Amino acid sequence: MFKAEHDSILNSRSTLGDFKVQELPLPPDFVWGTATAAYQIEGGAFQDGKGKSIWDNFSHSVPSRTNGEHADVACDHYNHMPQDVDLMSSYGVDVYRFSIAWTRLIPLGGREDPVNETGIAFYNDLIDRLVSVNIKPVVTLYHWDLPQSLHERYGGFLNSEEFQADFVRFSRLCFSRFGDRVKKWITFNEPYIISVFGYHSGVLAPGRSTLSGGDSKTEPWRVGHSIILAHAAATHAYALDFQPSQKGSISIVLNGHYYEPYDTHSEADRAAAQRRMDFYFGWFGDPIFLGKDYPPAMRAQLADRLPQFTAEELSFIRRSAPTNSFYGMNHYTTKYARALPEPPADDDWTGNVEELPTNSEGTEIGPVSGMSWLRVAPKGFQSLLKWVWDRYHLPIVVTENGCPCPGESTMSLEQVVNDEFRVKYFGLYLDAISRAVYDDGVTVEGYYAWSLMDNYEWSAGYGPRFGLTHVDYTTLVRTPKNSAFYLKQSFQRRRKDGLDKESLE
Ligand code: PNW
Repeated sequence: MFKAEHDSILNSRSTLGDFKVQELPLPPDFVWGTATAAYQIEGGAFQDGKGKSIWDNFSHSVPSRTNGEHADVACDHYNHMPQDVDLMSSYGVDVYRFSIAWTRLIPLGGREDPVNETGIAFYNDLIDRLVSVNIKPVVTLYHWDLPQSLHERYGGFLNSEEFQADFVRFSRLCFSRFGDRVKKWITFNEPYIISVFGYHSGVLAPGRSTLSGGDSKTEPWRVGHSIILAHAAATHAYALDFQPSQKGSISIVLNGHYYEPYDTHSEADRAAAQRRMDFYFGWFGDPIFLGKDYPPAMRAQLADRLPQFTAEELSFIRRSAPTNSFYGMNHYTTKYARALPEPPADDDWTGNVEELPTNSEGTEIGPVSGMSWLRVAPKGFQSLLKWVWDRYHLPIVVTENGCPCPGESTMSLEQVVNDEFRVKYFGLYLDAISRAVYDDGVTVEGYYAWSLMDNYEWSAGYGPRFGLTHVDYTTLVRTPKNSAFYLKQSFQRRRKDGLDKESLE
């Protein structure tokens, strides 16, 4: 039955007509799962003693910044959790990546502030239910929901020392209460987005920029610096006091596009593409995974805007790198990079690069999805896996990948469930992983689809739908989309080393 279902999905028409999914093999021990984040799905925003985060504040204080929408209820996962675990179990996932709302555990956030046992009980229940159906929990400690009181007390990430002390206390609380069952930890989700979108453009919480009381020239770099130091302190605490008995691993998740040169014949554009990736991945990856200063291209352009590491800090970062680490990669798309002819603007954060969807020959990087920035470009994904592997030599876990289908937000449920575009996107991106593994020798350990279900897409509100599961935000009814069954089947086939490959063609 599944094969027929599967074939009809793969052969159906879609706007990705020129692409063919080959259903290439993946290693037998490759793991797959789904991912979510607390604020995007939980709801229960003020339930059972939860404190206010910067997202509760951001979405309520100026609703126009989030399409007039907030996530007080969202998917109401807080009150539908057992059903959501059953859903995942029916998809056959190996792992589930979710984040813990800091303000559910410590409503005011700080190291002297009281712990809310009701919040701890919720995550204990979730973890127990996952374990009981053989799904391994993967926990993100910070997915963008800073306690509002820490933002108000000392500026949150802008105060490296205070933030680090409070983050380590929160992390230790999580390790000690959940670490007997949680064996994979992620400190921060996407420090790049936290820094640039939260403190340069201000389109995400806390919404700071030069135009709104901040300083876009310096604050993003201070925030990034704080995240690197807090990450090192938390991993150090884990390695010293928890890892010996709990035997888990811990790392960070970095996001970023791959960049192709706008004009392959232009040396300046080729250098721009590499520099753009230094500014994206090297910003965090070089200090954290190599124990080195920020990339030379960043120092050269940003000079004093970029904080300095002391020798002790770099040595601490190096020493705090835990064994059995991994590189957590969130990846969605590829762009063209074009060198700007003028010197950089004084608040440039890109490496003085223009980003484009079309190259000098007029060729588009790939078909556009339901969001304009997200185009389908699996070759760039394969190239990025190799780029990251060559630079850091760490096993890669793809911690997020997925897309909204074109027009999905205005379709009927019947149309939504038949999500051919997403099926093909997943198929092509999994083929790219296979090529990276078998053709390029990259170690990739797992793949977590974003997302388990449609959810609150930050400043875009409930418009874009990334889910394997449709959520009706009025009735809260969950309906699996075809892509959920496709992934289930595809992983079964691919992990058999392609034994069934021919039968699909
Ligand atoms: C990630 N970009 O964010 C986040 O981790 C998720 O919470 C989010 O829902 C998902 O991707 C889909 O957007 C990103 O503009 C947001 O390049 C924006 C970008 C990249 C990642």
